[in-house]
Amino acid sequence: MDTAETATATFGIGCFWGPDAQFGAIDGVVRTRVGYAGGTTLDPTYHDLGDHTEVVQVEFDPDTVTYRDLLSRIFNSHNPQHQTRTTQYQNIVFAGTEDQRAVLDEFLSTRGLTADGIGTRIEQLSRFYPAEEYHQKYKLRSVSSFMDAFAAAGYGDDELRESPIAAKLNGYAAGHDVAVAEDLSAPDRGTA
Ligand code: MHO
Repeated sequence: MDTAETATATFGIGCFWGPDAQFGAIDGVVRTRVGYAGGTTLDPTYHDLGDHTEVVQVEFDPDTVTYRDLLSRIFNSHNPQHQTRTTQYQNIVFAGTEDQRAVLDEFLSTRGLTADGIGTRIEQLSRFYPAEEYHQKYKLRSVSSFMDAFAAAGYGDDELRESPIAAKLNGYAAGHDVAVAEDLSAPDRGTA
């Protein structure tokens, strides 16, 4: 398999179950993982989150989907003028690199926004703590036949979290559009 160089984007827009599935479904998104970031508390857990926020980390192939494409999805999925008081669910976009920060600033300016002038927090990512396994691919976990098939194929928790297949199925399980093949019933199919 072609191992294209991937890039990473990390952001929070409320409960991380939804965006885990929504972004996993996007063409070019290779892996997703949910976790905690943005605060200072060491080793946060779901029930002892401290000052962290629920975030999604998306690993993507920049030849297929760009950081800018992802930003436009992120900013179409929340209201940047609004911010929740609960730190757990805050809107927060991490610029992972200086390049990402430049793209982000340019993106915001096309919408008449600036990093300082919006409710959404714009920050440098210092540390990402992966969430507990039962939060990873949460929607997929509700489809027992998918989970049984992963178990039969020998997937442990870490493999499931990092699996590109699981990221797509998680999106599918949540009802998001995933890329669909051309008409498989064409009469001349297979005769070439
Ligand atoms: N407790 C809420 C949100 C979960 S999310 C991982 C619920 O059950 O829907 O914060």
